Amino acid sequence: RQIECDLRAAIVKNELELFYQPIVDVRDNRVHTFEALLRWRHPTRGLISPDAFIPIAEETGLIVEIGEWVVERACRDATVWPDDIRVAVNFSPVQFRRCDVVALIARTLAAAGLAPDRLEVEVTEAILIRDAEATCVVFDDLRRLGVRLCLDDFGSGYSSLSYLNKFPFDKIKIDRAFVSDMHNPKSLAVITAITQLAERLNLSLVVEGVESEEQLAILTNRGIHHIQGYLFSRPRPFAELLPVAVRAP
Ligand code: G
Ligand code: G
Ligand code: MN
Ligand code: NA
Repeated sequence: RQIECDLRAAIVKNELELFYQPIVDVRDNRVHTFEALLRWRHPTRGLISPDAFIPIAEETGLIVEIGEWVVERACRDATVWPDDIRVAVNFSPVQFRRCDVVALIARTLAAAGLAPDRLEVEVTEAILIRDAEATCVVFDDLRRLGVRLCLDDFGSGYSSLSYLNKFPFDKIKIDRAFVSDMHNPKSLAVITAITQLAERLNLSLVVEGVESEEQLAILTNRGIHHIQGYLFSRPRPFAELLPVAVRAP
């Protein structure tokens, strides 16, 4: 397939690029994490979103090579940020299946000279469904390394509450579908319930997809402080990040 050939070439031709979106603590409006979001700068088609090529990368196994590039780039980028800003990197279940993620991360952190507690690994629950036991071993190893684990898109798929105490997560991120549907009292009730659950289980909580001041006010009223969304910033290229560390007026 054309796109597969192009994707192979893209790695070699350096057409992949990381954008970053801040996660802000709204109590002091400071960025505490930047999430790395992959882009493909295609010579003729322009900027391509990961939704358009990650599935192909997963099918073909190219995700292993791409994922290595992503975590290496992200860790190197993070070394120039202030020490209190972490970097979050998304990992595909295919990477966990096809490569030694622990070894990859250990050597990448060492090569970049980045403290392990500045890296957050984001996974979706898709990774927990198959091979739960093997995944748990890998997660424990990552935790021992000092890396933090975040369960992404929580509530969107086959979320089972048992995941939250079976696996050693530090943080959960509520799927943005609940925020866009927040005018619906049922969606808001789900957000509230997840908030209480996170508190009881001692997990940090991020809400993503916040686009308006109105949504923000409802969330902060419920004690939610860690926010990601267009209200603060869209994902932006590395070179444009510094002004983002302070919230735009
Ligand atoms: O960047 P955007 O907001 O369009 O991201 C779309 C989806 O692509 C998100 O679900 C995100 O998790 C995923 N994604 C972005 N970057 C990466 C990456 O580096 N690796 C993997 N596996 N998924 C990514
Ligand atoms: O990995 P994850 O699925 O969490 O990736 C975040 C995705 O959400 C990316 O595609 C990012 O561009 C997108 N995103 C981040 N903030 C917002 C927002 O406020 N609104 C919408 N519609 N999408 C967002
Ligand atoms: Mn994510
Ligand atoms: Na998400």
